[in-house]
Amino acid sequence: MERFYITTPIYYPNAEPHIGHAYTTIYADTLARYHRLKGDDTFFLTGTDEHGQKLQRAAEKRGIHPKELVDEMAEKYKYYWSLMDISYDRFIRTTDPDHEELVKEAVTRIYRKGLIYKASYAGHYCVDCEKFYSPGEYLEIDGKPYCPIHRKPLEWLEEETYYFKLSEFEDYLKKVLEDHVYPRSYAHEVLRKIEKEGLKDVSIARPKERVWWGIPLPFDPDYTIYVWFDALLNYLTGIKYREDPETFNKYWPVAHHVIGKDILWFHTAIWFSMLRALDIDPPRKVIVHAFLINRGLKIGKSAGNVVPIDYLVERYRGSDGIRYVLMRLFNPSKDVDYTQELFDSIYNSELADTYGNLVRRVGVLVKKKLGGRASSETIDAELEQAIHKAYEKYQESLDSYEVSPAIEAVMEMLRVANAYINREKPWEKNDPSRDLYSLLETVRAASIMLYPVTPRASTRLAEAFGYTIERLDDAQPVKGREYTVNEAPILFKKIV
Ligand code: ME8
Repeated sequence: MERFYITTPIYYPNAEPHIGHAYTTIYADTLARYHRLKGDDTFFLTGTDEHGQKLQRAAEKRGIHPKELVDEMAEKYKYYWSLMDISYDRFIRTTDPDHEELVKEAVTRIYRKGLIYKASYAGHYCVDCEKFYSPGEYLEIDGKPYCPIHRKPLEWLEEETYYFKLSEFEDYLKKVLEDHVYPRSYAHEVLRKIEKEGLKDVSIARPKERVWWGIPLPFDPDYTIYVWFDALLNYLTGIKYREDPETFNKYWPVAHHVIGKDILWFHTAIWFSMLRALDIDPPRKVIVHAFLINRGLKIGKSAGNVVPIDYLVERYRGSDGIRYVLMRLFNPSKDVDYTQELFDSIYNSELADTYGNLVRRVGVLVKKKLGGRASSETIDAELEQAIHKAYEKYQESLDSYEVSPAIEAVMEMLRVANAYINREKPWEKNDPSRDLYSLLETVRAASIMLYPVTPRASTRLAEAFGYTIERLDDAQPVKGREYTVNEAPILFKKIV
Protein backbone atom coordinates (compact mmCIF):
# COMPACT_ATOMS: atom_id res chain seq x y z
CA MET A 1 0.00 0.00 0.00
CA GLU A 2 1.27 3.44 -0.86
CA ARG A 3 1.53 6.15 1.75
CA PHE A 4 1.14 9.89 1.76
CA TYR A 5 1.91 12.52 4.40
CA ILE A 6 0.79 16.09 3.73
CA THR A 7 1.07 19.25 5.82
CA THR A 8 0.00 22.89 5.64
CA PRO A 9 1.95 25.69 7.28
CA ILE A 10 0.83 26.11 10.86
CA TYR A 11 -0.80 29.52 10.81
CA TYR A 12 -0.33 32.38 13.27
CA PRO A 13 -3.57 32.55 15.23
CA ASN A 14 -3.31 36.29 15.91
CA ALA A 15 -6.31 36.75 13.62
CA GLU A 16 -8.99 34.61 12.02
CA PRO A 17 -8.09 32.66 8.86
CA HIS A 18 -9.03 34.24 5.53
CA ILE A 19 -9.20 32.87 1.97
CA GLY A 20 -5.39 33.09 1.65
CA HIS A 21 -5.10 30.45 4.38
CA ALA A 22 -8.04 28.56 2.89
CA TYR A 23 -6.26 28.49 -0.49
CA THR A 24 -3.35 26.49 0.96
CA THR A 25 -5.48 24.37 3.27
CA ILE A 26 -8.05 23.37 0.63
CA TYR A 27 -5.24 22.43 -1.73
CA ALA A 28 -3.66 20.19 0.91
CA ASP A 29 -7.08 18.73 1.71
CA THR A 30 -7.71 18.00 -1.97
CA LEU A 31 -4.45 16.06 -2.24
CA ALA A 32 -5.16 14.23 1.04
CA ARG A 33 -8.64 13.23 -0.14
CA TYR A 34 -7.28 12.17 -3.52
CA HIS A 35 -4.74 9.87 -1.91
CA ARG A 36 -7.31 8.38 0.45
CA LEU A 37 -9.54 7.75 -2.55
CA LYS A 38 -6.67 5.92 -4.21
CA GLY A 39 -6.45 3.75 -1.12
CA ASP A 40 -3.17 5.23 0.16
CA ASP A 41 -2.41 5.25 3.86
CA THR A 42 -2.68 9.03 4.30
CA PHE A 43 -1.89 11.45 7.12
CA PHE A 44 -2.89 15.12 6.89
CA LEU A 45 -1.54 17.63 9.41
CA THR A 46 -2.53 21.26 9.95
CA GLY A 47 -2.56 23.52 12.98
CA THR A 48 -1.52 26.79 14.61
CA ASP A 49 1.84 28.44 15.35
CA GLU A 50 1.17 29.87 18.77
CA HIS A 51 4.40 31.24 20.25
CA GLY A 52 6.56 34.31 19.70
CA GLN A 53 6.47 38.06 19.81
CA LYS A 54 3.63 38.49 17.34
CA LEU A 55 1.24 36.47 19.52
CA GLN A 56 2.63 38.00 22.70
CA ARG A 57 1.86 41.48 21.35
CA ALA A 58 -1.58 40.54 20.05
CA ALA A 59 -2.46 39.28 23.54
CA GLU A 60 -1.02 42.37 25.23
CA LYS A 61 -3.17 44.54 22.99
CA ARG A 62 -6.26 42.75 24.22
CA GLY A 63 -5.03 42.71 27.81
CA ILE A 64 -5.15 38.91 28.09
CA HIS A 65 -2.60 36.13 28.54
CA PRO A 66 -1.30 34.73 25.22
CA LYS A 67 -2.54 31.26 26.16
CA GLU A 68 -6.06 32.59 26.49
CA LEU A 69 -5.77 34.20 23.08
CA VAL A 70 -4.40 31.13 21.32
CA ASP A 71 -6.95 28.82 22.97
CA GLU A 72 -9.73 31.02 21.65
CA MET A 73 -8.19 31.38 18.19
CA ALA A 74 -7.29 27.71 17.73
CA GLU A 75 -11.01 26.99 18.15
CA LYS A 76 -11.79 29.53 15.44
CA TYR A 77 -9.38 27.86 13.05
CA LYS A 78 -10.99 24.51 13.74
CA TYR A 79 -14.41 26.06 13.19
CA TYR A 80 -13.44 27.51 9.81
CA TRP A 81 -11.78 24.30 8.71
CA SER A 82 -14.89 22.35 9.55
CA LEU A 83 -16.92 24.89 7.57
CA MET A 84 -14.56 24.23 4.66
CA ASP A 85 -14.73 20.43 5.14
CA ILE A 86 -11.02 20.10 5.83
CA SER A 87 -10.32 16.46 6.66
CA TYR A 88 -7.15 16.80 8.76
CA ASP A 89 -5.97 13.87 10.86
CA ARG A 90 -4.38 16.03 13.52
CA PHE A 91 -4.71 19.70 14.38
CA ILE A 92 -1.36 20.49 15.96
CA ARG A 93 -0.77 23.43 18.27
CA THR A 94 2.78 24.42 19.18
CA THR A 95 1.62 24.72 22.79
CA ASP A 96 0.79 20.97 22.78
CA PRO A 97 2.98 19.26 25.41
CA ASP A 98 4.34 16.61 23.02
CA HIS A 99 5.50 19.37 20.68
CA GLU A 100 7.21 21.38 23.43
CA GLU A 101 9.08 18.27 24.56
CA LEU A 102 10.19 17.48 21.04
CA VAL A 103 11.46 21.02 20.45
CA LYS A 104 13.52 20.99 23.65
CA GLU A 105 15.03 17.64 22.78
CA ALA A 106 15.82 18.62 19.18
CA VAL A 107 17.46 21.92 20.17
CA THR A 108 19.52 20.14 22.82
CA ARG A 109 20.72 17.57 20.32
CA ILE A 110 21.74 20.21 17.80
CA TYR A 111 23.51 22.18 20.58
CA ARG A 112 25.44 19.08 21.69
CA LYS A 113 26.62 18.60 18.14
CA GLY A 114 28.31 22.01 18.37
CA LEU A 115 25.98 23.58 15.81
CA ILE A 116 24.63 26.29 18.14
CA TYR A 117 26.79 29.09 19.62
CA LYS A 118 26.32 32.40 21.47
CA ALA A 119 27.13 35.80 19.91
CA SER A 120 25.64 39.24 19.59
CA TYR A 121 23.21 40.29 16.92
CA ALA A 122 22.02 43.52 15.36
CA GLY A 123 19.49 43.92 12.57
CA HIS A 124 16.13 45.12 11.25
CA TYR A 125 13.20 42.98 12.34
CA CYS A 126 9.58 42.59 11.18
CA VAL A 127 7.40 41.27 13.99
CA ASP A 128 4.59 40.38 11.58
CA CYS A 129 6.96 38.11 9.62
CA GLU A 130 8.96 37.21 12.75
CA LYS A 131 12.01 37.69 10.57
CA PHE A 132 15.16 39.80 10.15
CA TYR A 133 15.61 41.70 6.89
CA SER A 134 19.00 42.67 5.50
CA PRO A 135 19.72 45.73 3.32
CA GLY A 136 18.59 44.98 -0.21
CA GLU A 137 15.74 42.83 1.10
CA TYR A 138 13.78 45.57 2.80
CA LEU A 139 11.97 48.53 1.23
CA GLU A 140 13.17 52.04 1.86
CA ILE A 141 10.54 54.69 2.39
CA ASP A 142 11.80 58.20 3.25
CA GLY A 143 15.19 56.61 3.95
CA LYS A 144 13.73 54.27 6.57
CA PRO A 145 13.58 50.46 6.31
CA TYR A 146 10.13 48.93 5.76
CA CYS A 147 8.92 45.33 5.56
CA PRO A 148 8.43 44.44 1.86
CA ILE A 149 5.44 42.23 2.70
CA HIS A 150 3.63 44.15 5.42
CA ARG A 151 4.77 47.62 4.44
CA LYS A 152 5.37 48.56 8.06
CA PRO A 153 8.53 50.14 9.53
CA LEU A 154 11.10 47.54 10.66
CA GLU A 155 12.31 47.53 14.25
CA TRP A 156 16.01 47.79 15.13
CA LEU A 157 17.18 44.97 17.40
CA GLU A 158 20.54 44.57 19.05
CA GLU A 159 21.14 41.77 21.51
CA GLU A 160 23.09 38.72 22.64
CA THR A 161 21.63 35.62 21.10
CA TYR A 162 22.28 32.03 20.06
CA TYR A 163 23.02 31.17 16.46
CA PHE A 164 22.43 28.02 14.47
CA LYS A 165 25.36 27.31 12.12
CA LEU A 166 23.40 27.44 8.90
CA SER A 167 26.62 28.27 7.04
CA GLU A 168 27.81 24.68 7.53
CA PHE A 169 25.08 23.35 5.24
CA GLU A 170 25.78 25.20 2.01
CA ASP A 171 27.16 22.23 0.09
CA TYR A 172 24.45 19.98 1.39
CA LEU A 173 21.68 22.37 0.34
CA LYS A 174 23.17 22.79 -3.11
CA LYS A 175 23.04 19.02 -3.50
CA VAL A 176 19.50 18.33 -2.33
CA LEU A 177 17.31 21.37 -2.94
CA GLU A 178 16.44 20.84 -6.59
CA ASP A 179 14.92 17.41 -6.12
CA HIS A 180 12.83 18.33 -3.12
CA VAL A 181 11.07 21.51 -4.17
CA TYR A 182 8.09 21.76 -6.51
CA PRO A 183 7.97 23.65 -8.85
CA ARG A 184 11.74 23.55 -9.31
CA SER A 185 11.94 27.25 -10.13
CA TYR A 186 11.53 27.92 -6.41
CA ALA A 187 14.59 25.76 -5.63
CA HIS A 188 16.49 27.84 -8.15
CA GLU A 189 15.33 31.00 -6.44
CA VAL A 190 16.75 29.74 -3.12
CA LEU A 191 19.98 28.60 -4.76
CA ARG A 192 20.41 32.02 -6.39
CA LYS A 193 19.96 33.71 -3.02
CA ILE A 194 22.59 31.43 -1.46
CA GLU A 195 24.92 32.10 -4.37
CA LYS A 196 24.44 35.87 -4.08
CA GLU A 197 24.45 36.38 -0.34
CA GLY A 198 26.05 33.24 1.04
CA LEU A 199 24.49 31.36 3.91
CA LYS A 200 24.58 33.32 7.14
CA ASP A 201 24.09 31.70 10.52
CA VAL A 202 20.64 32.37 11.98
CA SER A 203 19.60 33.56 15.38
CA ILE A 204 17.43 30.92 17.06
CA ALA A 205 16.76 32.49 20.46
CA ARG A 206 15.33 35.69 21.92
CA PRO A 207 16.12 37.21 25.34
CA LYS A 208 13.34 36.27 27.69
CA GLU A 209 12.75 39.83 28.88
CA ARG A 210 11.73 40.78 25.33
CA VAL A 211 10.00 37.58 24.20
CA TRP A 212 8.84 35.47 27.10
CA TRP A 213 5.99 33.70 25.28
CA GLY A 214 7.58 30.57 23.88
CA ILE A 215 9.60 27.48 24.75
CA PRO A 216 12.57 28.18 27.04
CA LEU A 217 16.00 27.36 25.65
CA PRO A 218 16.95 24.21 27.61
CA PHE A 219 20.61 25.16 28.06
CA ASP A 220 20.01 28.86 28.89
CA PRO A 221 16.67 29.67 30.54
CA ASP A 222 17.21 33.41 30.03
CA TYR A 223 16.27 32.80 26.41
CA THR A 224 13.16 31.76 24.49
CA ILE A 225 13.48 29.58 21.39
CA TYR A 226 12.86 31.55 18.18
CA VAL A 227 9.33 30.93 16.95
CA TRP A 228 10.38 29.57 13.54
CA PHE A 229 12.81 27.05 15.02
CA ASP A 230 9.97 25.88 17.23
CA ALA A 231 7.30 25.92 14.49
CA LEU A 232 9.12 23.97 11.77
CA LEU A 233 9.56 21.02 14.11
CA ASN A 234 5.77 20.58 14.21
CA TYR A 235 6.10 18.45 11.09
CA LEU A 236 8.00 15.88 13.16
CA THR A 237 5.73 16.10 16.22
CA GLY A 238 2.67 15.52 14.03
CA ILE A 239 3.81 12.01 13.13
CA LYS A 240 5.22 11.15 16.56
CA TYR A 241 8.95 11.43 15.96
CA ARG A 242 9.72 11.02 19.66
CA GLU A 243 7.11 8.57 20.93
CA ASP A 244 6.55 6.28 18.01
CA PRO A 245 9.45 5.77 15.57
CA GLU A 246 7.40 3.26 13.60
CA THR A 247 4.76 5.83 12.69
CA PHE A 248 7.43 8.41 12.01
CA ASN A 249 9.42 6.11 9.74
CA LYS A 250 6.26 5.14 7.92
CA TYR A 251 5.26 8.69 7.00
CA TRP A 252 8.43 10.77 6.87
CA PRO A 253 9.73 9.38 3.55
CA VAL A 254 6.47 10.55 1.91
CA ALA A 255 6.28 13.97 3.59
CA HIS A 256 4.87 16.81 1.47
CA HIS A 257 4.85 20.35 2.88
CA VAL A 258 2.47 22.75 1.14
CA ILE A 259 3.49 26.39 1.63
CA GLY A 260 3.08 29.88 0.18
CA LYS A 261 6.14 31.43 -1.47
CA ASP A 262 6.51 33.88 1.45
CA ILE A 263 7.94 31.16 3.68
CA LEU A 264 10.08 29.38 1.10
CA TRP A 265 13.43 30.25 2.71
CA PHE A 266 12.38 28.86 6.08
CA HIS A 267 11.08 25.63 4.55
CA THR A 268 14.16 25.03 2.45
CA ALA A 269 17.44 26.57 3.63
CA ILE A 270 16.59 26.55 7.31
CA TRP A 271 14.38 23.47 7.61
CA PHE A 272 16.54 21.17 5.46
CA SER A 273 19.59 22.20 7.50
CA MET A 274 17.82 21.61 10.81
CA LEU A 275 16.78 18.17 9.60
CA ARG A 276 20.32 17.40 8.48
CA ALA A 277 21.59 18.46 11.91
CA LEU A 278 19.15 15.91 13.37
CA ASP A 279 20.23 13.23 10.85
CA ILE A 280 16.82 13.24 9.16
CA ASP A 281 16.38 13.21 5.37
CA PRO A 282 14.67 16.16 3.69
CA PRO A 283 10.90 15.89 3.09
CA ARG A 284 9.94 14.25 -0.21
CA LYS A 285 8.65 17.60 -1.52
CA VAL A 286 8.06 21.14 -0.48
CA ILE A 287 5.16 22.21 -2.70
CA VAL A 288 5.12 25.97 -3.15
CA HIS A 289 2.36 28.20 -4.44
CA ALA A 290 2.06 31.90 -5.27
CA PHE A 291 -0.33 34.36 -3.64
CA LEU A 292 -3.99 35.15 -3.82
CA ILE A 293 -4.11 38.89 -4.35
CA ASN A 294 -6.84 41.48 -4.10
CA ARG A 295 -6.57 45.01 -5.48
CA GLY A 296 -2.92 44.41 -6.35
CA LEU A 297 -1.72 43.26 -2.94
CA LYS A 298 -1.30 39.87 -1.29
CA ILE A 299 -4.47 39.19 0.66
CA GLY A 300 -3.69 39.62 4.34
CA LYS A 301 -4.80 41.28 7.48
CA SER A 302 -2.14 43.99 7.36
CA ALA A 303 -3.05 44.89 3.76
CA GLY A 304 -6.68 45.35 4.83
CA ASN A 305 -7.99 43.46 1.80
CA VAL A 306 -9.14 40.25 3.43
CA VAL A 307 -12.03 38.31 1.89
CA PRO A 308 -13.75 36.49 4.76
CA ILE A 309 -14.41 32.77 4.49
CA ASP A 310 -17.99 33.01 5.85
CA TYR A 311 -18.98 35.41 3.14
CA LEU A 312 -17.98 33.02 0.36
CA VAL A 313 -19.45 29.97 2.10
CA GLU A 314 -22.75 31.81 2.32
CA ARG A 315 -22.58 33.08 -1.23
CA TYR A 316 -22.02 29.60 -2.68
CA ARG A 317 -24.20 27.82 -0.11
CA GLY A 318 -21.60 25.59 1.53
CA SER A 319 -17.94 24.73 1.06
CA ASP A 320 -18.03 23.16 -2.42
CA GLY A 321 -18.29 26.36 -4.49
CA ILE A 322 -15.36 28.12 -2.91
CA ARG A 323 -13.28 24.92 -2.75
CA TYR A 324 -13.89 24.40 -6.46
CA VAL A 325 -13.14 27.93 -7.59
CA LEU A 326 -9.95 28.18 -5.55
CA MET A 327 -8.68 24.85 -6.85
CA ARG A 328 -9.69 25.69 -10.42
CA LEU A 329 -7.57 28.83 -10.18
CA PHE A 330 -4.79 27.29 -8.09
CA ASN A 331 -1.43 28.27 -9.49
CA PRO A 332 1.98 27.33 -8.12
CA SER A 333 3.85 30.01 -10.02
CA LYS A 334 1.53 32.94 -10.68
CA ASP A 335 -0.41 35.12 -8.28
CA VAL A 336 -4.16 34.76 -8.65
CA ASP A 337 -6.28 37.90 -8.62
CA TYR A 338 -9.46 37.66 -6.58
CA THR A 339 -12.50 39.30 -8.10
CA GLN A 340 -16.06 38.41 -7.26
CA GLU A 341 -17.00 38.46 -10.95
CA LEU A 342 -14.35 35.90 -11.85
CA PHE A 343 -15.27 33.61 -8.95
CA ASP A 344 -18.99 33.83 -9.77
CA SER A 345 -18.44 33.20 -13.45
CA ILE A 346 -16.40 30.04 -12.83
CA TYR A 347 -18.97 28.83 -10.32
CA ASN A 348 -21.86 29.52 -12.71
CA SER A 349 -20.40 28.24 -15.94
CA GLU A 350 -18.61 25.14 -14.68
CA LEU A 351 -20.37 23.97 -11.54
CA ALA A 352 -23.91 25.21 -12.11
CA ASP A 353 -24.14 24.84 -15.93
CA THR A 354 -21.69 22.22 -17.16
CA TYR A 355 -21.93 19.86 -14.17
CA GLY A 356 -25.05 20.66 -12.13
CA ASN A 357 -27.39 21.24 -15.04
CA LEU A 358 -26.32 18.03 -16.77
CA VAL A 359 -26.90 16.05 -13.56
CA ARG A 360 -30.35 17.57 -13.21
CA ARG A 361 -31.32 16.83 -16.82
CA VAL A 362 -30.07 13.24 -16.64
CA GLY A 363 -31.86 12.67 -13.32
CA VAL A 364 -35.16 14.10 -14.59
CA LEU A 365 -35.00 12.05 -17.81
CA VAL A 366 -34.19 8.78 -16.06
CA LYS A 367 -37.15 9.33 -13.78
CA LYS A 368 -39.51 10.40 -16.54
CA LYS A 369 -38.53 8.08 -19.35
CA LEU A 370 -37.31 5.03 -17.41
CA GLY A 371 -39.24 5.20 -14.15
CA GLY A 372 -36.02 5.94 -12.25
CA ARG A 373 -34.22 2.72 -13.20
CA ALA A 374 -31.49 2.47 -15.80
CA SER A 375 -29.18 -0.23 -17.04
CA SER A 376 -27.48 -1.13 -20.30
CA GLU A 377 -25.11 -3.80 -21.58
CA THR A 378 -23.37 -1.31 -23.87
CA ILE A 379 -22.02 2.22 -23.46
CA ASP A 380 -21.68 4.89 -26.07
CA ALA A 381 -18.10 4.72 -27.34
CA GLU A 382 -17.57 8.49 -27.39
CA LEU A 383 -18.54 8.88 -23.76
CA GLU A 384 -16.61 5.80 -22.72
CA GLN A 385 -13.52 7.23 -24.34
CA ALA A 386 -14.10 10.65 -22.78
CA ILE A 387 -14.23 9.02 -19.32
CA HIS A 388 -11.01 7.07 -19.90
CA LYS A 389 -9.26 10.15 -21.19
CA ALA A 390 -10.33 12.27 -18.22
CA TYR A 391 -9.43 9.53 -15.77
CA GLU A 392 -5.89 9.29 -17.11
CA LYS A 393 -5.25 13.00 -17.33
CA TYR A 394 -6.77 13.51 -13.89
CA GLN A 395 -4.46 11.01 -12.20
CA GLU A 396 -1.40 12.10 -14.10
CA SER A 397 -2.05 15.70 -13.01
CA LEU A 398 -2.75 15.00 -9.36
CA ASP A 399 0.19 12.60 -9.09
CA SER A 400 2.34 15.57 -10.08
CA TYR A 401 0.56 17.93 -7.64
CA GLU A 402 -1.39 19.77 -10.36
CA VAL A 403 -4.98 20.35 -9.29
CA SER A 404 -6.30 22.76 -11.90
CA PRO A 405 -5.47 20.58 -14.94
CA ALA A 406 -7.07 17.62 -13.14
CA ILE A 407 -10.32 19.57 -12.75
CA GLU A 408 -10.12 20.79 -16.32
CA ALA A 409 -9.88 17.16 -17.50
CA VAL A 410 -13.17 16.36 -15.73
CA MET A 411 -14.84 19.49 -17.13
CA GLU A 412 -13.75 18.53 -20.63
CA MET A 413 -15.42 15.14 -20.16
CA LEU A 414 -18.60 16.86 -18.95
CA ARG A 415 -18.60 19.17 -21.95
CA VAL A 416 -18.52 16.12 -24.22
CA ALA A 417 -21.48 14.72 -22.26
CA ASN A 418 -23.43 17.99 -22.61
CA ALA A 419 -22.88 18.00 -26.37
CA TYR A 420 -23.95 14.35 -26.45
CA ILE A 421 -27.26 14.90 -24.64
CA ASN A 422 -28.09 17.88 -26.86
CA ARG A 423 -27.32 15.92 -30.00
CA GLU A 424 -28.93 12.61 -29.07
CA LYS A 425 -32.06 14.17 -27.53
CA PRO A 426 -32.90 11.18 -25.32
CA TRP A 427 -36.23 12.85 -24.43
CA GLU A 428 -37.40 12.20 -27.98
CA LYS A 429 -36.55 8.49 -27.97
CA ASN A 430 -38.86 5.65 -27.05
CA ASP A 431 -36.18 3.76 -25.17
CA PRO A 432 -33.24 6.00 -24.31
CA SER A 433 -31.75 3.43 -21.88
CA ARG A 434 -28.36 3.24 -23.54
CA ASP A 435 -27.99 7.03 -23.87
CA LEU A 436 -29.01 7.69 -20.31
CA TYR A 437 -26.93 4.84 -18.96
CA SER A 438 -23.89 6.24 -20.75
CA LEU A 439 -24.61 9.68 -19.29
CA LEU A 440 -25.09 8.22 -15.81
CA GLU A 441 -21.70 6.55 -16.08
CA THR A 442 -20.19 9.90 -17.04
CA VAL A 443 -21.67 11.93 -14.19
CA ARG A 444 -20.82 9.12 -11.76
CA ALA A 445 -17.19 9.28 -12.95
CA ALA A 446 -17.24 13.08 -12.55
CA SER A 447 -18.56 12.85 -9.01
CA ILE A 448 -15.85 10.38 -7.99
CA MET A 449 -13.05 12.37 -9.57
CA LEU A 450 -14.34 15.66 -8.17
CA TYR A 451 -14.90 14.19 -4.71
CA PRO A 452 -11.56 15.51 -3.39
CA VAL A 453 -12.55 19.03 -4.49
CA THR A 454 -16.33 19.09 -3.92
CA PRO A 455 -16.98 16.31 -1.39
CA ARG A 456 -20.49 17.45 -0.50
CA ALA A 457 -21.89 17.63 -4.01
CA SER A 458 -20.33 14.27 -4.87
CA THR A 459 -21.86 12.60 -1.83
CA ARG A 460 -25.23 14.19 -2.53
CA LEU A 461 -25.22 13.01 -6.15
CA ALA A 462 -24.16 9.48 -5.18
CA GLU A 463 -27.06 9.30 -2.73
CA ALA A 464 -29.54 10.63 -5.27
CA PHE A 465 -28.41 8.25 -8.04
CA GLY A 466 -27.92 5.27 -5.74
CA TYR A 467 -24.21 4.47 -5.69
CA THR A 468 -21.36 4.99 -3.23
CA ILE A 469 -18.02 6.75 -3.53
CA GLU A 470 -15.32 4.52 -2.19
CA ARG A 471 -12.44 4.14 -4.58
CA LEU A 472 -11.03 6.12 -7.44
CA ASP A 473 -10.90 2.98 -9.62
CA ASP A 474 -14.69 2.96 -9.61
CA ALA A 475 -14.66 6.06 -11.83
CA GLN A 476 -13.91 3.82 -14.82
CA PRO A 477 -16.96 2.93 -16.89
CA VAL A 478 -18.60 -0.48 -16.55
CA LYS A 479 -21.54 -2.08 -18.31
CA GLY A 480 -24.62 -3.63 -16.79
CA ARG A 481 -24.70 -1.68 -13.55
CA GLU A 482 -28.23 -1.11 -12.15
CA TYR A 483 -29.04 2.51 -11.36
CA THR A 484 -31.95 3.53 -9.18
CA VAL A 485 -32.35 7.28 -9.40
CA ASN A 486 -34.47 8.48 -6.53
CA GLU A 487 -34.00 12.20 -7.00
CA ALA A 488 -32.81 14.67 -9.64
CA PRO A 489 -30.83 17.02 -7.40
CA ILE A 490 -29.92 20.63 -8.07
CA LEU A 491 -26.28 20.46 -6.98
CA PHE A 492 -25.39 24.12 -7.48
CA LYS A 493 -27.80 27.06 -7.51
CA LYS A 494 -26.76 29.64 -10.02
CA ILE A 495 -25.65 33.05 -8.73
CA VAL A 496 -27.64 35.75 -10.49
O1 ME8 B 1 3.89 32.09 8.04
N1 ME8 B 1 -2.22 33.89 -0.77
O2 ME8 B 1 1.96 31.75 9.24
P1 ME8 B 1 0.91 32.68 8.48
C1 ME8 B 1 -1.78 32.63 -0.68
N2 ME8 B 1 3.29 30.60 11.17
N3 ME8 B 1 -1.48 32.03 0.48
C2 ME8 B 1 -1.63 32.74 1.61
C3 ME8 B 1 -2.09 34.07 1.60
C4 ME8 B 1 -2.39 34.65 0.33
N4 ME8 B 1 -2.84 35.89 0.20
N5 ME8 B 1 -2.14 34.52 2.86
C5 ME8 B 1 -1.73 33.49 3.65
C6 ME8 B 1 3.29 31.62 9.00
N6 ME8 B 1 -1.43 32.41 2.90
C7 ME8 B 1 4.00 30.69 9.95
C8 ME8 B 1 4.15 29.33 9.28
S1 ME8 B 1 5.02 26.79 9.28
C9 ME8 B 1 6.13 25.91 10.15
C10 ME8 B 1 4.93 28.32 10.10
C11 ME8 B 1 -1.00 31.10 3.39
O3 ME8 B 1 -0.31 32.68 9.32
C12 ME8 B 1 0.27 30.63 2.69
O4 ME8 B 1 0.34 29.22 2.80
O5 ME8 B 1 1.52 33.98 8.13
C13 ME8 B 1 1.35 31.25 3.54
O6 ME8 B 1 2.60 30.63 3.37
C14 ME8 B 1 0.78 31.05 4.92
O7 ME8 B 1 -0.64 31.23 4.77
C15 ME8 B 1 1.32 32.01 5.96
O8 ME8 B 1 0.58 31.86 7.14
